[in-house]
Amino acid sequence: KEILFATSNQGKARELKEAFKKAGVDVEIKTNADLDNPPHPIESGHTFETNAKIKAHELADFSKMPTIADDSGLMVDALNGEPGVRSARYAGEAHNDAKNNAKLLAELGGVPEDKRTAKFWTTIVVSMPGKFDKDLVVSGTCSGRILALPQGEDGFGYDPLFYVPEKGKTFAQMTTDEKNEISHRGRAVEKLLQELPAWLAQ
Ligand code: ITT
Repeated sequence: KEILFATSNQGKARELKEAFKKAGVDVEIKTNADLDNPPHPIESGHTFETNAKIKAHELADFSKMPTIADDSGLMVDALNGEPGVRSARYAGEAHNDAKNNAKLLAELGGVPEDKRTAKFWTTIVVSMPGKFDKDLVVSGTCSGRILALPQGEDGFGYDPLFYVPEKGKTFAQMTTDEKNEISHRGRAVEKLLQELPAWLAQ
């Protein structure tokens, strides 16, 4: 059994693969990197759900495989919820984690620690080719705080700046497994795994 994870983000792929493996799900996960000349969907929506559906539908049409897509982002309270759905292209059009993190720190310059609250959000959509009216949609969130200096080497994206008070460390200081236990994506995948068997059986 194969399923496509419609992503070009290797960090997301690593987390989802590890969560599926830990749950003992017997399915092989492919990503865009395993496809020949996959399309690059334009994420023109204004919500995580719309953008996740754009990715899931375009790649399901292309691959003819059951397809998962993840659209996620960081919402910072002191920035009125920015960068939100624009998290990947916050500092420009390219996916550049270093530039995005630098911009986030610059925008938050002078904001005191207790006002740097933020949350990550993920919406995951699973689509069956030709049956987009039956999409499975789940979401997950995780609350934390944006540090003034990066901490940790693991993870991806905004992880070195995202501090989780309950754990006393950033996402980038956690193993993939530890991050999955509390992260927006880990929580969404947990719901996904609860709902997937019934969805596949319908
Ligand atoms: P795909 O669309 O190919 O899946 P992407 O990186 O473009 O990959 P998004 O459009 O969902 O993904 O953009 C999400 C942005 O938020 C991107 O800059 C990520 O680095 C960041 N992000 C998402 N989840 C994250 C996480 O768990 N930790 C840190 N940063 C994260």
